[in-house]
Amino acid sequence: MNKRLEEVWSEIVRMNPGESEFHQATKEVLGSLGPVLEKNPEFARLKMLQRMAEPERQIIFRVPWQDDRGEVHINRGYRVEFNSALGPYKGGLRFHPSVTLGVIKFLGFEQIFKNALTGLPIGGGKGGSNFDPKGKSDDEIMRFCQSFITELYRHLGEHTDVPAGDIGVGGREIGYLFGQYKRITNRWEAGTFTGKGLDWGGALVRTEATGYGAVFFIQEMLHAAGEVVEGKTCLVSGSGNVAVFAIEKLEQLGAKTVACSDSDNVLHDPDGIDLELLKELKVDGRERLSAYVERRPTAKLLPAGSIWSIPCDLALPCATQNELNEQDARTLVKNGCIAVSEGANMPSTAEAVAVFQEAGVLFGPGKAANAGGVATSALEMQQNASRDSWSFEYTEKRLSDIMAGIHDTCLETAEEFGSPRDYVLGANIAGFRRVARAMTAYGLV
Ligand code: NDP
Ligand code: 2IT
Repeated sequence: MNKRLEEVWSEIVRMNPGESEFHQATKEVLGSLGPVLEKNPEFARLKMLQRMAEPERQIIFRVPWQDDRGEVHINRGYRVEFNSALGPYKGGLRFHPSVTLGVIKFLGFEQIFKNALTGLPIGGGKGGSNFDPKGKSDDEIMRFCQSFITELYRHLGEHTDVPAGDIGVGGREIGYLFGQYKRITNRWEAGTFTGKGLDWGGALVRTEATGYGAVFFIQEMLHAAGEVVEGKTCLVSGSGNVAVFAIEKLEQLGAKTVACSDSDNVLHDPDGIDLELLKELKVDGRERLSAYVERRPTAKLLPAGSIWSIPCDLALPCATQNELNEQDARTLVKNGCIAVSEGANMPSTAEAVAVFQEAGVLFGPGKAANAGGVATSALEMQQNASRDSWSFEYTEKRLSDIMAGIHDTCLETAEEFGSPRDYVLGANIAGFRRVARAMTAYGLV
């Protein structure tokens, strides 16, 4: 990073004390932007970086709710409306005890550039709560969601701010949130949420989209390097929405996934994960991975955090931020891993990314590789706006075309700026440029 960008970043750190994930995400983007500021000095003059690092609006609110025994609980709710240059604020809600303002800001900041890369009309935002859904009854989840949206509803709308899922928020939670939103506003406004159920405005492929998209992205990177997915051995961390459908698409393309994980354990199944069993436990049920081993004794449970020590060709981190560190990256490289596609947001530390890049591993950063989820959310909004619903095949083709487009944009942008195959630089510059051009057109707003 050059001296001028260092100064911009120091000011971001000073303005946002203690928000380590936000500092990390902004540093990563700024680290790529030197060449584009040289080419377009007006972006520096207009203070585009400083403006993009400051959310347009941040909403923080109390979420009181009662558990099944009548005990009162207070959680904190967030929605960071980061940037609406390209469209309504768009991004998921995360319910996890680790959620802080800094976590939501890092996710919202990434979302600006990710959404820009899709080429679709969506701005960037993110929200959530430090509420822990684990071990809660359906009734408790419903009461929490109703309380959460009773405050947040006034800030939402299909042309304003459109939430979706993320960690701890899936179809069940979107149902409770949308139901209460509909009740308060007296509007059946489907385009205000995405990730809805298929009977009430949802879109085919949205559930699968992030995981499938991360695999389409690695497929594109491999093709560009004269390689294929077929026959490869893969590691996919996590066992939630993104991980399960990444494993499914890898299987469809003839690759074998030998391990996945949750926050307690790593599941190692050297014969290849039994997708039907995994889906029965994790998609239809809310089981832990330990239940898999009870049903399939040839599989083993390993300690949490050890997934990256298993030899593989392809690695897809699909759990959470900073789950893959420098040592993990070195182990993957030593064991012959040739490509990494980030299904999660910022799962690799900055040091890990540097190891991959130095070793010539094809590396697809989250804001490009996991953009299939939000892109398909935008397709859900299109279907809602036209009161239409598309077939699975058509929607999946749209998704794969969008992922190929993002891949090519990153590759071409990296070449334009003299760093061939640097998908990090390509993604950051291409995303930034689209937002910066729109903001320039609007004047100082
Ligand atoms: P889910 O809640 O469905 O699954 C999350 C998975 O990650 C679970 O297996 C969970 O294990 C594990 N996990 C979560 N937090 C931690 C932690 N602190 N340490 C270890 N493991 C953890 O979420 P998603 O699959 O939707 O999201 C996964 C990642 O993908 C996130 O980074 C998210 O931001 C990103 N993403 C999601 C998109 C989407 O459309 N859903 C779109 C783009 C990115 P456990 O059950 O033990 O908690
Ligand atoms: O991180 C993400 O891109 C998501 N959680 C999906 C956001 C969305 O609006 O579909």
